[in-house]
Amino acid sequence: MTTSVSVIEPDITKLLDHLAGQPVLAHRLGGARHQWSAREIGDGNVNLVYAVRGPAGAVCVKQAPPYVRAAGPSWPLTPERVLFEHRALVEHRRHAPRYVPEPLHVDPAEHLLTVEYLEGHTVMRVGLAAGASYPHFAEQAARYLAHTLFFTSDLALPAGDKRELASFFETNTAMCQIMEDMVFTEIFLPHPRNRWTSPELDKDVKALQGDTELKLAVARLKQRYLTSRAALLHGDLHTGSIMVSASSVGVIDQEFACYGPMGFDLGTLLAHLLIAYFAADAHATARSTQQNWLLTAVEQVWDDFRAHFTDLWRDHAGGDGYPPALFTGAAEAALEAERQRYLDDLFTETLGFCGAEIIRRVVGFARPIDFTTITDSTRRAHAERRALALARSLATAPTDYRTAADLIAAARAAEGIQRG
Ligand code: SR1
Ligand code: MG
Repeated sequence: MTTSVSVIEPDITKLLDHLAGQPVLAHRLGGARHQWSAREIGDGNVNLVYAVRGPAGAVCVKQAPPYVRAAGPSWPLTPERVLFEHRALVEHRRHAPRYVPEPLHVDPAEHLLTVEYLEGHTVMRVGLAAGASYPHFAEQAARYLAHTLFFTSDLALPAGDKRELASFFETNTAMCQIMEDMVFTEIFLPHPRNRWTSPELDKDVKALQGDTELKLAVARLKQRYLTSRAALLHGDLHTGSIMVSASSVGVIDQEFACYGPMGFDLGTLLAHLLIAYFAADAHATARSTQQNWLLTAVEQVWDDFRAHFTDLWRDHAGGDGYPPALFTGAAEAALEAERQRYLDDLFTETLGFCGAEIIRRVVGFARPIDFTTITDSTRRAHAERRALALARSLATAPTDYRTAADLIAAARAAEGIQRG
């Protein structure tokens, strides 16, 4: 299997014809077709993304080719993924409209999905790699996570509605399999897709692939991903799936959406904030301000999420889980204690997935620009080694961490690890 980036010729004429044929989209762009311009702006691994601008406004069009963008036709992938992305946008926007762009149109035949264009936003990972901080991010990300996860769970949805929704996403098989393979399995094998900073990390990767305790812990997490149907997940909530401006957050790229363990979304997001943290001081110019902000954000995402989720459960428990009728009067205190136990367990699950995600971003196919743009390979390897050390601890001993403050203290402590 090749992993070289293929050259994809965007068919702009066809794209503009498509938009002209949809009155809602044509109206949003305004003017006439010849006044519209389209530009391919995608930087993700999976799809093509176009920004199309007209006299009245802009839209964002995603096109799913029948293969993985980052690999080309040698890696086929169902283009039906746009249908799952569209439905996830609809469902998540229902519960978190401030943080999810409006889906405008989906064309199942052409595998085109048109969504609101987020003016003035940039991809968060790109901003982070350039040294930016986003002081309003954590509060909004926590609210997004609490609302999307709570309101699609059995705590909020009647069982029949939840089963119907889960059954739709149950067939996002090809996208889930990418995660099953990439996050939990192939990094522990001599797989041709694996890449890492070599030769600096060769010994680390060998050790990781022979680490039975770690492989068992990650296999346990995979089992959780395969079997849990707790909430409708974004499914790939890294900083490349988040658009930011100075004051707002928009979550995009829901093509990996599925019903799964809540800790998968939470852990993925924390993992990428921590990846940015470890990468930050390996860049040429010191970034201690950004690093401090990143750790504050890690702590605030979890702490705010926990507070919001608990409040939502107290005030909006309309589902079949934990029937409120059973916990009236004196039993209310027992239910409140149970909520705190549930969130303690969710924190443990989150840390496990966080560890697994960090590891696969150091060793696997999809290495993030946070690391890959560090040009000095010795410094890059040092940052990656520190990330691996924390990640292993999170994956194998998540119950050692009781609070998000414990987590960020461990991230700081990992800075003490010597260059190898
Ligand atoms: C073939 S896709 C590789 C990775 O990129 C996406 O962002 C997902 O994280 C996936 O695992
Ligand atoms: Mg993506």
